[in-house]
Amino acid sequence: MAAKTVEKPQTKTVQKTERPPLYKVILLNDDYTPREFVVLVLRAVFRMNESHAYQVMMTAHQRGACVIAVYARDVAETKAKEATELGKSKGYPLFFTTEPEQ
Ligand code: TYC
Repeated sequence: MAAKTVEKPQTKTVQKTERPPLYKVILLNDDYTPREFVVLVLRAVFRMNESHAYQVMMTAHQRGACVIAVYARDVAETKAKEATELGKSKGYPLFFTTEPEQ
C-alpha cells in the first residue's frame, strides 16, 4: 500500500479590515469675522447646536484654533472647504483646515 502524504499549507492568510484614516477639521481664529457669523457657519456646515457652536467659536477666539470634529478624509476636506467658502462669500477671512489624526 502506498504511503499517503498530507500536505499542510505553509502560509496562513489573516484578513484585516483597515479603517480609513481620520482627519481633523480645525477652525482658525482671525480678527475680522464676526462671532455670530462663525457660529452660524458651525451650525450650518457641522450641524452643531447653538451652545456647542458658541463654545467652539470662543475656544478658537481665545486660543487661536479649535478642533471641530473628525471625519474620513474626503468628508473633512469637503466640509472645511464649504465652511471657508461661506466666509469668503461674505468677504471674511474665516478659515478651516484639515489635518490627519495622529
Ligand atoms: N476673533 C473674531 C472676532 O473677534 C471672532 C472669531 C472667532 C473669528 C473664531 C474666527 O475662528 C474664529 N470678531
